[in-house]
Amino acid sequence: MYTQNSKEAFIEAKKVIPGGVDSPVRAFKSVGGTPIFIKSGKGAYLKDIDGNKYLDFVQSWGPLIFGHCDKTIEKAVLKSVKKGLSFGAPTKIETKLAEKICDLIEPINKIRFVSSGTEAVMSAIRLARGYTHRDDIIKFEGCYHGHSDSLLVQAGSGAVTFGTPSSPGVPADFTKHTLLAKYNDIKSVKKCFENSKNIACVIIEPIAGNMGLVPADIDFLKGLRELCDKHEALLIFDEVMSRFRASLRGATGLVGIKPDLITFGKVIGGGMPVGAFGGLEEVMDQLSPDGPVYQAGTLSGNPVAMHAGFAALGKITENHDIYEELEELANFLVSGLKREAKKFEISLQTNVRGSMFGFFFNEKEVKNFDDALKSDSKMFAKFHKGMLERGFYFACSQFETGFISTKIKEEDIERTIKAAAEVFKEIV
Ligand code: HOZ
Repeated sequence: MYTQNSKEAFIEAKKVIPGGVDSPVRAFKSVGGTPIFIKSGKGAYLKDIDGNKYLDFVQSWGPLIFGHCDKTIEKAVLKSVKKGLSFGAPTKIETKLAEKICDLIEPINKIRFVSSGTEAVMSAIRLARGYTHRDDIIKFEGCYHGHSDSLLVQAGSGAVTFGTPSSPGVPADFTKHTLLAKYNDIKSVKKCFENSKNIACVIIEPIAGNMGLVPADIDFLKGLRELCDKHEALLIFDEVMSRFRASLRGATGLVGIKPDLITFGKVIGGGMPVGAFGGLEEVMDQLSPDGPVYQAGTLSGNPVAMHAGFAALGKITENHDIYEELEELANFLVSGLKREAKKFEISLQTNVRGSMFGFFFNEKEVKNFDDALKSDSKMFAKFHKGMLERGFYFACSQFETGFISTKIKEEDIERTIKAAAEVFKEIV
């Protein structure tokens, strides 16, 4: 495969951008080689600057549930662009999108928009602390909640890809209020509550997507709800990645447990930079200007991004069945990969939730961060390279999630499985 233009573009980028990328995981470091530089996307496909075409299983890390250049979203964005890019003042579309989300999500009757998932989670944590007048928080090893200081402790995603799940530059004083527990292990959470009477909230990705795809057990989530109620702490579901990806009603809908706050991102922006956090009025009204907890942003609720999100959610609510269809395709993909891998005595552990899928080169089921870390990253790197060369674009780390868009068809998955069989043969 000819990738000379990408190679040269990467050299140029590295001269002016640290590592040549604006988000570390994109650098292909854990799989080796050079990141491909994208020229355009259309439907299920990406084109790079060398003219290669790839079936896209990354979807901009989640937002593009309708694939690239979806006509409805594109139209909404272009219409909005013509009226002005940003006003820093309220617009009616913010209320419309807020109403739509509040209608869909039972434990939420107020929501605030920000510009990224990191910002959403950082603000939700501050709100939980302000509401409870407590400082400590519980997070789980391997969960990634963006890169704000108090959450960059044993974090997943790019942080684990590069073997630094906690970052220099974050003073110990800032993270001393972050208590760590083990995913899917309620005893470890009980221990945290025994060790501190100052816990404001428990934050979890109920469908973890940043240590690979690792869904939480329902009983475990029920246990978290009970512990939070008992200790009067808030339960925060970080659904930046999974909301409107796993199902219309997200993890709350799938497992029937109501958190106190939910954080959003990705799909709710239809591909534009949007994050949000929401919950019950009583908690949300603690936010400035009605309450004392400060939070703000020049581009928060940006009209173009709001229109993109409104168009995306409109399409989703018109057609609930997409989740079943996407889950079917995701299952078809991972079962095919598993079957072909088995022929070469390669063990794959797989998970699917709606349009999200994940696979680990691991002999044992993956239930938490420790299990995920035992996966064979060298094997994954070889698999990734082999698939890329054949025109299949998977996330460049085993500790990320794959995504199916509505533009991907059964034939595409068949081709993917066929290519994977060739790659397994080559790398075994
Ligand atoms: N944290 C994102 C994936 N889980 C990475 C986003 C990016 O690099 O674009």
